[in-house]
This record gives sequence, C-alpha cells and structure tokens, in this order.
Amino acid sequence: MAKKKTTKKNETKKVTKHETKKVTKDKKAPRTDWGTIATVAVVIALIAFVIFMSIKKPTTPVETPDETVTPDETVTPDETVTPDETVTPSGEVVKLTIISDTRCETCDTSQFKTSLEQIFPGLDVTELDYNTEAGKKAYEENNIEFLPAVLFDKSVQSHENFANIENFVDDTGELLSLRLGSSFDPAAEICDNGKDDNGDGKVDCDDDDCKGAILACNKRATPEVELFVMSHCPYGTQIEKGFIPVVEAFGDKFDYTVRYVYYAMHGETEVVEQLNQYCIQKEQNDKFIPYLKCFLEEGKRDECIASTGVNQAALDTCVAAADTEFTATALLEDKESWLNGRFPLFNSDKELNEKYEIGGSPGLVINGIKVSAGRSPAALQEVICSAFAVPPAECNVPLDAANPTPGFGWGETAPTGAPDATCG
Ligand SMILES: [Ca+2]
Ligand SMILES: [Ca+2]
Repeated sequence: MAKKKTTKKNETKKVTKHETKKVTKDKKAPRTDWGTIATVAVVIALIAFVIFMSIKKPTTPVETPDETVTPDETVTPDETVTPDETVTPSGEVVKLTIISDTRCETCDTSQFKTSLEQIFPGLDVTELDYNTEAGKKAYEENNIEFLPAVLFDKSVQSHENFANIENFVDDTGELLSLRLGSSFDPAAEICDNGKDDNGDGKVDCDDDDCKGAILACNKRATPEVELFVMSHCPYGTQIEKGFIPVVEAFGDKFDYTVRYVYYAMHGETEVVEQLNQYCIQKEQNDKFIPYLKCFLEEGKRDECIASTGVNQAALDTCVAAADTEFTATALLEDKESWLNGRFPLFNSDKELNEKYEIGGSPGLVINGIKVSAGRSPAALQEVICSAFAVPPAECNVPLDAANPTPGFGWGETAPTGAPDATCG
C-alpha cells in the first residue's frame, strides 16, 4: 500500500457553481410526499459534502465568492424523516462504523454522521479511533489507507434508502466504504508533534515522510520565494505591495521570483503586462522592484518604464522572444484554447503552476513548499523568516503589520485580517 508522504492539513475547499450543477444532476427526482422530500434534501446535503471532501483541486475557476455555496445551504433542518425507516425489510438495524484519528485536526465526521442518521434513522453507529486497538484493527482489516473512514455493514444494501448512497460507496470486502476523499494517513509521520508516529525511530523532520512536506522541515541558508500572481488581480497586487517592503528590508538575504498564474483573468492588458514584467525581471533585474512599485500605483506601464529607466529597446526584443516562446499572443487570440472558454492561458511558468497546484492569484511557494500567509509586510516577513536555517537580523526588525489595499494604489491600508480572496 503506497504511503502518503505528507501529513499536511486538508485544505478546505468551497463547492463551486460547477460542482453544484453536478449535485443537481445527480439527485433523485422528488415525489410529492414530505418524507421523501426531506430525504432528498438530506441526500443533497450528503452528496454536496462528499464532493466537498473529495475536491483536491478546483477545476473551474470562479471570479467572485458569491458563485460558491456551502453544503449547509442545501439542508432544510425543519424537515424531518419519519422514524419508521430504522430497519431493513428483514428487520436488521443498519450498522455503521466510523474510524477517525484524534491527532487529525481536519477529520471531523460529525456532519456525516448527522446526515447519514437522517437517511438511515436509527442507524447503529460505532465510532473508533485509530489510536486504539479496536480502531487500528478495523483500519487494517478493511485495507483503509486514509482517514476518516465511514464503513457500512452490507445489510444497508437492502434498506430502501440505499439507492441514495450506492454511487458513493466502495466494497472493501466485508463492508462498504463511503467515498470521502480523505487524506490523513495515520501510519505516516506527523511532522510537527515531537513524536515518532510511525515507529521508525525518527521524529518529525528527521523522518523521511517529512522531507518536502512542511516548511519547518525545509529551511535553507538562503530561502527561495516564488510568488505567483496575475498582474491585474486585486489580491495579486495586494500581496506584491506587502512583499516589496520585505524585499527592500532583506536585500539579497533571500532569493525571489515573481511568477505568473497559468491563466489570465484580466484580458489582453494582463497578458501584455506579464510579458513586460517577465522580461524586466529576467533581463533588467535591478529595475524590477522600482518598476513594480511604480506599476502598482496606477498600472501605468509606459510611464513606469520611462520613470524607472528600463531600456525600452532591450525590453521590446525580450518581449517579442518571450511571446514566441510562451505563444502568449497566439493563446490570447485562440479563444478555443481559453480556460473554460473565458480566460486565456499564460505559459511562462506552466510547469511550476502544475507542480505546486497553483489555482489562482496569489500563490506563495517558499523553498519548494506551497504555503499560506497573510499579505502584510510583517506576515510575509514572518513566513519567510521561518524558512531560514539561521534567521538573519532583519527578522527582528518590525515591518508594517497592516494589509495593503487590494488593487492598485499605495494608499490607505486594508484592515488587518481582511480579504482572503483570490483571483481564480
Ligand atoms: Ca518516525
Ligand atoms: Ca511526529
């Protein structure tokens, strides 16, 4: 059985409009009695939650947060199922075993349990923890790899509501396992708990499971920061405005590259600007931060090229070559190739977007590890300082803790802790 090499936390993903459509398509046509309607409502909630748990990577970018729904919005709590469905026709109570792990912070199964108890009233639930003898035995006997696991006794197949879940279960031999998209491997090393979790004598970062898994186990003498943005994304410009003061404070203490998300949500001007920035960064690197600072004020490309002394002729030559190399204009003009028919692709960093599963703007990668961070100078300083083998003195110099405003302009700061939105 292949072991998962990381124990990173599951990422909470929203259910997109696209996926909501799938839910709608999958649901059973309701009859007119209220019991059935209630059951269908619960099933919709369950299916939405299964999909919610299963999503590894968004396949459909959405522009605004209001295009997403949470699974809770599909539940109608006032509608209850009649209690005469507690047993199968042969009189058996449906049995369910849930195996989870108290060490896993993202393995809460209470919502599942509630949904399933509504579909199968009177459900006989046994909850086991992997860290107990019974839990580990059940985990091994049923060839489970990732937790949490939700396992039905096969008697559920004769229950009249089995049709509601039969497309979402796998046969493990003895039992039926609900397909959840779980990702916590209880047999792997947890990288930040100070314990030897898998019994190989190596704790946390000393364990091979943790190499490449979390930033704390991948510190470097000179960290490498890769910041993925779309040049006109309000949240991309926001993080750039937070990042530049850190670059200015640290000088060459860490390496950095501004990279571009594999699709452009802001039209031709963005494609042109990203070729422009790519070339300034690549060939006239000492002008890059001054140019970017100027550009982030009002997005005025030509004025900023002139005011920061970028060599226009050299830039033109580079942009033409980069356009050919990345087929940027060709992709812009070929609407058939656009992502979801809406956004031109932009290929300057295609492989790295795929490697790090960059889904939108901004995305932050440090020492080859995708990380989450705030967008203020202080927040970015903190996460970058955690990537140094030996943090330099600059880590002790306080930087601005206020978030820059989203969009263009170096003016007033946004409230700390404010938008966590992305473009994409
Ligand atoms: Ca270990
Ligand atoms: Ca550990």
